[in-house]
Parts: sequence; C-alpha cells; structure tokens
Amino acid sequence: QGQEKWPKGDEATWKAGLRGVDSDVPEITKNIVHHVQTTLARQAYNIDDMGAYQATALAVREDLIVNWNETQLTYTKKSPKRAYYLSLEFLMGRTLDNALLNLGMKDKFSEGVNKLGFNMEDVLHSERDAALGNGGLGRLAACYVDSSATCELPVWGYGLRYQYGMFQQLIAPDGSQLEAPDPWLDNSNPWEIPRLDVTVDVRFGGHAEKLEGNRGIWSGGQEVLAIAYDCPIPGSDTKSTNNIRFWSARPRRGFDLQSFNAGNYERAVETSNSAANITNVLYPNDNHYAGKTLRLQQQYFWCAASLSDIMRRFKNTGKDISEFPNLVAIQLNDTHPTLAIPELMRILVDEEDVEWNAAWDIVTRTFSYTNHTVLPEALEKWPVQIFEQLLPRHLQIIYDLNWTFLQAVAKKFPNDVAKMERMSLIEEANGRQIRMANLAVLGSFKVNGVAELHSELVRTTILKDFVDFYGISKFANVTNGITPRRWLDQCNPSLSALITETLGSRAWLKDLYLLKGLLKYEDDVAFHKKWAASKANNKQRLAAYIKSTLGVTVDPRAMFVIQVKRIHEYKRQSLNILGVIHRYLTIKAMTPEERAKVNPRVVLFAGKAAPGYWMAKLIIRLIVNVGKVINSDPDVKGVLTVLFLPDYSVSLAELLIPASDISEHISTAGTEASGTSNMKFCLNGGLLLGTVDGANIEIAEEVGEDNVFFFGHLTPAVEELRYNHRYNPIPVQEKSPALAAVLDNVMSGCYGEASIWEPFINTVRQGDYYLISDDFDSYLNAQAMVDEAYTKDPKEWIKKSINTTARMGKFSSDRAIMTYAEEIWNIEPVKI
Ligand code: CJB
Repeated sequence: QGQEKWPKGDEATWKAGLRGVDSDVPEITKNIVHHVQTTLARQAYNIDDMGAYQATALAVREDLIVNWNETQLTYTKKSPKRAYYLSLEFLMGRTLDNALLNLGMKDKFSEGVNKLGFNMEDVLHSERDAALGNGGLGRLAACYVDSSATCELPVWGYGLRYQYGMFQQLIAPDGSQLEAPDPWLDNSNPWEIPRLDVTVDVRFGGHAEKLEGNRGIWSGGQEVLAIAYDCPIPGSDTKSTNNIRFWSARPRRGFDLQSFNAGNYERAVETSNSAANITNVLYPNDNHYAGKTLRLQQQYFWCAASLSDIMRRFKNTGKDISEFPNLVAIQLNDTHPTLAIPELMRILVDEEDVEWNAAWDIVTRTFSYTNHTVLPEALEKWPVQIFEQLLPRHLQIIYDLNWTFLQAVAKKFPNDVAKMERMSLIEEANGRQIRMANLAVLGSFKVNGVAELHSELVRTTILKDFVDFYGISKFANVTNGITPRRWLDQCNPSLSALITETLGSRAWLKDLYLLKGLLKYEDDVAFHKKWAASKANNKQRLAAYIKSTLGVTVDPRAMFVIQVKRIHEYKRQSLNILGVIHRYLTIKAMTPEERAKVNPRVVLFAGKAAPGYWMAKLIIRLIVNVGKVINSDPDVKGVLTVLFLPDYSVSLAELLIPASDISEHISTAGTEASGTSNMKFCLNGGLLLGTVDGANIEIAEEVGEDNVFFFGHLTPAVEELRYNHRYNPIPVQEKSPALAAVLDNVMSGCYGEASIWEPFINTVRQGDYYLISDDFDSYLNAQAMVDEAYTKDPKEWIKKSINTTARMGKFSSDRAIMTYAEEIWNIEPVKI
C-alpha cells in the first residue's frame, strides 16, 4: 500500500544501472578519464587545459543531472504550485566553478584534476562565458535561478538559446569600440541537455477569423519549430536542482521539395533560413527599445513555446483548467514576455474552449510583472502594422481586451479623455503602437519595481493612472538582490575563507544576515590585518591581469577606483572621466612636494556600449584617450592611472569587484532603477561613492550613511533643473568654473581633435539632460572626502569596509526570491 509500481521493466536491473553523485576522488578521476577517453576520444598524451575542462565539466554535469532528475521527479509526484521566470536574458557567466561550489565538491575535484596533471584554476579559466544577456536585468535573472534552487523553490526559467551571445568588445587604436560576434556554442556547451523530443510548433502570420463569443481561429502563415535545451541549475548545499529551458528555432519544414524539384534550391531553403534566424542573436541594447521585427518574432516564439510547455505540464496533473492559477505563477521579467498574456488568452479561449471572462480571470491570476526602468526610451511599443502581419489573432485579442478595459476606465473616471488616452493599450499618436507596459499591467495581478525609490517612481510617474484605477495594493516593491555564492564565495576566495574562519561555519552563505557577526571584530587589530591582506591579494590578482592583457603596470598599493557597467549617458561614466581630468589638471598644477602628498589612484572603467549608441561609444573613446595621455605623463606617474578594460563580462566582474577600494554608482538621481553591481562591490568590502538613487539608498540605510560617500541632487530636484536648462540656462562657467575648465581642456585638443569631442561636450554645455554641470562640484567634493578618509586613518577605512560587508545581509537574492515566492507567487519550498 502506498507503494508505487515500478514504471518499466525490471526494477533491480534499473536500479543497478543508476548512478549517484560521485563523492570520492578515485570515482571522480575515473569519470573524468572516462570522458577524456570515450567522449572526447583523447588520451593523456594529447589532452590540454581545454580538454581537461571539457571532461571535468561532463563529469560534473552528470552529478547535476542525477540531482536534476530527482528534483523533477519530486515535483511531478508532489505537484506543488510552480513558478516560471520568463526572461529574454540569462547572463550566466561560467558554470563549472559555481557548480562545484554549490555541490560542495570543489576541493575533491581540484585534488582529482591535480592528480591528472592539471591545475584547477587553469581548467576553470578554459570555460567561455555564457553571455546571453546585456547587463543588470540578465544577471539578475541568473542570480534568481541560483537562489530559487538554493531556497528549494520549484521555479523554472524560460529563455532563448541564442547562437550568438553578447558581442565581444574590442578597442581600436583610436580608442573606439569595435564589435565582434560571440559564437559561444562553437566549442559545444556541456551544460545543456538537448531535448530533441520536446518541441513546440509556433505560428507566425496567416490570418485570424473571429467567431461568436470572442473566439477566434488562427491559421495559415508559417510555422517554426521550437526545440528545448535544458540547463540544470544547482542549489547551494542541497539536492534541489532547477532548470532553465532555452528554446532554439528550427524550420518546421526543413525543405520545400516542390521548389527543389523545380530547380529552385534557394527558395527551397528559404523557410529554413528565416526560421533559424529567430534565435540567432541577442539584441545588444540595454535600457533601450529598438523596434526590430525580428525582436518581436523572438518574443512571440519564446512566449508561445514556453506557454505551450507550461500548459502541457499543467494538463499532466489532470486538474481542471480553472485550477491553472493555483498551480502556475508566471513572472514577466520586464515587458519582453508580455505577449504571454494574449497568448494564454488565445490558448484558453480558442483551444481550450474557456469562456472569455473566465479565461481573463485565469490569466489575471497567473501573471505578475517586474518593471526594471522608468526611462521613456526603454518602454516597448510595437507598431500595430508589424503586429498585424505577424500576430493577427493576438491583435484581435488585444483590441477586445482594450475595449472592455477602456469602458471600465471611462466608468471610473467619466469625462477624463486624456486619462483614457494615456491608459489605452494603443497609442494613437505617431503611428498606432501597442504599449506593452500597459498590457503587462492589465494582465498581471501584481506589478513590482526593483528598489524602494524605483517602485515609488513607478507608482507616481509612469503607472500613476493605473494606481488610480486599480488601487495601490496591486503595486509592490521587491528590492533586487545578488547571490552571495557567486559574488563572494566564488569570486573572492580569500575573503570568503576569512569570513568562514571568523564566523565558524559557512552558514552565512545561505543566511547572509549572519555576516553581522563580523562586527564583533570591527576594531580587532589582528582581524584588520587579515581583512587588509585579502584586499591586497585581490588587487594584486587584478594588477597581474592588467599587466598580462594591457601590458600596463599598476601599483596595487594605490587606491583602486572602479566603475564597471553598461556605458550609458544616464549612468554618467562621463561625470567620472571629467572628474578624472579635473584631478589630472589639479595634480599637474602642483609642486613636486604637493604631488608627493596626493593619494595615488588607479581609476578603472569597463563596460559595453550598444553598437548603435553613438554617444556612449564616443564616451568610451574619450575615456581611452584621456587614459593614454595621463598614463604617459611623467608628471602624474605613480599618482594617477586611468584604464579602460576591454570586453567587460561576468568573469571580468568576478576579478574586478573584489579588488575595489571604491566603486562608483553615479547615475542622475531617479534614473537607475536599482543597480546590482553596487551590492556586489559592497559585499566584497569596497566602499560606495554614489548618488542618492536606486538601491544605493537602501545600501546606505543598511551600512550607515557615514560608510558611503553620497553626492549630487536628489530625485525631486531633477525635473526643475532640467526645465531650467531648457528655459533659463546658466552658463557652465558660472555654475561650475571647475567643470568649465575641464571642458575647455578637452576642447584644447590634448586628447585628440576638438571636433571629435564636440558633440559630447555640447550635451554638457547645452541642455545637460543628465545634470553633469549641476552635480560636478558636489562630485568633486565627495571625491575629496574619499581621499581624506582613505589617507587620514587607514584603520578607520578598514573598519568602514568591514562594516559595509557585515551589513549587506539584506541584499542576498535569497531574500528577494523568497519575497517573490511568499508575497507574489504563493509557492512553497519542496524538499528533494
Ligand atoms: N535594466 O539591465 C537592464 N536593462 C533594461 O532594459 C532595463 C533595466 C536594469 O535592471 C537591473 C535589474 O533590475 C537594475 O538593477 C538596473 O537598475 C536596470 O537598469
């Protein structure tokens, strides 16, 4: 009784064949050698680091799959409510190190790899980053799947398997950014499991007919096949292993035989070309909407495949369709997956015969939406014309939803035509467009921003009308978080070891508030020494990398100042480089005695600009060229070095973040929704220099205002300042003589011809939308305070650093994901 029947064949034979997780070194090495021999067809005679990486990865993958299978079987048997995280981007970085640490197997595998004649560090570095994301939004998704597995929550991610990830950034001799493709799958990807049997037909185009009761029939057009590739996501110190299912596009009919027989080979393969294109490349825009048809195709392809898969899994439970929201929660990561809303309506109404209102009830109890930006240029609006061609049935559904919705709006706010216009799913001005954010809000039961200030701005600006309409309770905040496994344990082994030694266990990695225990040692001289040694070690590591990649020697005893993130005007790398120039001019004007007293700095930049973002690329060029001049000027040698590190990536972040003394998060107030690298730097004991924006504010609340360096105007002032720039401009010379001198210096030609920089300099001199001139003096002031704090009392600085790390508990992505689970998805942990 209660015993389940063995599903197939002879149970004992099956069980004898099953493997468990390798646990001792001889088993591990045996399996690695097995893969060298029979998977890679190589031997001890001809194996290199890359081969060793591949064989090790294949061995670890087997362990992951053992746990994956057990996890998925448990989910199927227990049938809990599950959450699905739909994200067009998962910026995973490397997997091997993370998997070994989460499995608790790193030491044993290192020993095994050593026995086979390799060094684990070299093996780990042979792995190529999986860069299926642009920046913060994609890396957040990666942290969230790590935390879901660690917190034993039944969560799957759904994404696209791009053939080409984020482009590789090269810097030309003149300092400009060049882009090269990232064919990351070329060496094959050991972390994915192709599921050639898990496929979905996805339709594009054709025509839609309407029947009675808002039902419809969609037919014709072209069908594209979606094929699933699964990527196991191990939790830390648990068997729980979740999944990201990535879809890849294949032509439905690989070949049109008729055209082929008629001698038209090109036409015959045409379908296959256009279909496979869909998952070719990640769009390299961050915080910017570009409106490309292929991007809309990507979005629908992914939503349709994922929903079909989710529906199939739901149906396997045997439950009535009305139970769907009790077993399924779907999180929309930004508006990119908003098409999932009309798609679920289509499935329910057209295929499952659910009555329209009942279907809408199911939909609106299933979805929730995370907004990641209030920047107007980032909000997605698809031209109705493109929509009509690709998704005619969805357009009908959107029109029908809009009709009912606007009636409700009119009823609640009679005679407020302007409000109706703003809330409509369709924007009528500048060609008709579908407003994806409005649709996402309409179809979701909860909408959240990603930091307190951002959520407040969402409620009071871009979605104010919707708050008036639905009431405040539909709108929430979930402050972002980061996984401490990757962003401390993995990237900063020396600090992680020190923390574990000090706290007596590794429990802090799963309960980050335990870091508070370090506060006991904030004045302990011996602890200070170890803390400083760890930082020095990380700075040396970075210095060695800089030497080997750029050939530049930097002194690890200098203060390392780091700003790494996408290059964007709103993030104001421009303010940083103009501040650097000011520093340079100031030092040059000093006597040698005065110079000897200056706090030596190494200022590091890294980040990619969208290939079509001309101004961001110009800012990179300026940084590189300013660096060239400063780094070759004997007057500032040893006092100021400025470098732009090419090709920023997750792996480079792992090297940079532990090495910072100060990191800069200096967006114009109200523009950075949260930021997450700010959390990573602070967790690693780097202090924060920033504006009162995004999650900087909550970091300061946690670590204490005297442990961060804040500057600049606050959000409420921004609108008026911008207004004044337009209508009552004050010359830069009057507002900030220091800035005026810096701008003149740039235009003097010492970093390259004035005409190159003029377009950028003009954005500051006229209009100054990002308020460089308003914040410049305050920024310099904050920099002076940094110098003073760093040089005056090194003990005090270390104490600040310890305090910062110790008080970062709130920013674990475990806290964030548990908030989603409890307050939005209503799901519970499942023990495997
Ligand atoms: N974000 O990375 C992106 N891309 C976008 O298109 C819009 C927003 C970022 O999301 C992060 C995660 O929520 C935020 O921390 C960051 O402030 C935001 O710019």
